[in-house]
Order: sequence, then structure tokens, then C-alpha cells
Amino acid sequence: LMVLLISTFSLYPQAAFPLCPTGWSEYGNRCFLFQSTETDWATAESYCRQHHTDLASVRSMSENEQMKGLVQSAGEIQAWIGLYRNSWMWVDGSNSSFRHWRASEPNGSEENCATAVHADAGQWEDWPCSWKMPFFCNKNLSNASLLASAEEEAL
Ligand SMILES: *[C@@H]1O[C@H](CO)[C@@H](O)[C@H](O)[C@H]1NC(C)=O
Ligand SMILES: *[C@@H]1O[C@H](CO)[C@@H](O)[C@H](O)[C@H]1NC(C)=O
Ligand SMILES: *[C@@H]1O[C@H](CO)[C@@H](O)[C@H](O)[C@H]1NC(C)=O
Ligand SMILES: *[C@@H]1O[C@H](CO)[C@@H](O)[C@H](O)[C@H]1NC(C)=O
Ligand SMILES: [Ca+2]
Repeated sequence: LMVLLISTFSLYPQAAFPLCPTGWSEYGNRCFLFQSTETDWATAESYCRQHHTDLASVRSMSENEQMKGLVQSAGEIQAWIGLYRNSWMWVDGSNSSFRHWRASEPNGSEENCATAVHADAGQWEDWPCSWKMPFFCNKNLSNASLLASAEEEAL
């Protein structure tokens, strides 16, 4: 355990504690996972839920910028987020009213799932949910049980 803690500290030098699981990025008290595996939106959602999280909600421009950086670093164009057309709600139940649609989006009657695009200032587009894209999961960092699950996943 000591070795694990030391190596995790050195991966996250600015964190006082290893808060997010290995491979996740911490930002604004939340952990973000960018998955470059391309899947349809429903498969992405179920993958995130299997890992005790959900497809990512985006609550502010600074979170959106952070996520855009992860898409760009991976050399990808866009990624699913947890926003779908049922009056455009967040799948994780977040009531965040932050939206960052590209001009003329959402425009698709058959396009019911949202992506964050790294170009165009990280603006969002709706796409058919069956299209295969990378995706984001995220989870809150509010509570000690997250630390425990982070350690489990690191092992
Ligand atoms: C979202 O929910 C929080 C409490 O959970 C509340 O304080 C806030 O006003 C709500 N925001 C909106 C836009 O409904
Ligand atoms: C929505 O807009 C995009 C970009 O302009 C376009 O490629 C797409 O065909 C449009 N979709 C619909 C359903 O009109
Ligand atoms: C995450 O935290 C926000 C408030 O910061 C809260 O509204 C939301 O319900 C939390 N989500 C989970 C899954 O605990
Ligand atoms: C911490 O999270 C667990 C599940 O992840 C939840 O059951 C518990 O109520 C949470 N505690 C607080 C104080 O939010
Ligand atoms: Ca569209």
C-alpha cells in the first residue's frame, strides 16, 4: 500500500491526496475519464455506469475547456457527453443549465445525443445516437467512498 500511495502521489504532484483513479483527470472536484474507444452513445453510457459513474455532464465553460483539452490530446475530434434529447437533459440527473451548442445546433430530428467537439471553441453538436465516438465518463469527488473505489481500481 505504501508503494501504491507513493507512486500515486508522484503521478499527481499537485494533489494533496490521490483523489481520482489512475487514468482519470481531476478537475473542479470531479474526476473525468476520456475513453478513446469508439462506441454508440448507449454503450458508452452503460460502460460508464458499470464503473460506478455516468456519461459526463458539463457544468461550466472551464469544465468544457478542460474536456476539450483531453479530446485534443488524444488526437480526436469529438466525444459523447451525457446530454440527450428529452428536452436535452443530463443523463446523470444534473440540473446544470450550462449549454454550449454550436450555432445552428442542435439541428437534427434524428440526432438525439450530444457531443463536445474540440474545434469551434469546444462547442457541441447533436448526432445520431448510433454513431460510434469516443466518450467521457465522470464522477464527483465529494466523498471518501470515491477515494476507496479509486484505490480499488488502482489495485
Ligand atoms: C440545481 O439544484 C440545486 C440543488 O440541488 C439548486 O440549488 C439549484 O438552484 C438548481 N439549479 C437549477 C438551474 O435548477
Ligand atoms: C445539421 O448540421 C450539420 C452541420 O451543418 C449538417 O452536416 C447536418 O446534415 C445537419 N443535420 C440535419 C438533420 O439537418
Ligand atoms: C455531484 O455533485 C453535484 C453538486 O456538486 C450534485 O448536484 C450531484 O447530484 C452529484 N452527483 C452525484 C452522482 O453524486
Ligand atoms: C458517499 O457516496 C456513497 C456512494 O458512493 C453514498 O452512499 C453516501 O451517501 C455518500 N455520502 C455522502 C456524505 O455524500
Ligand atoms: Ca446536429
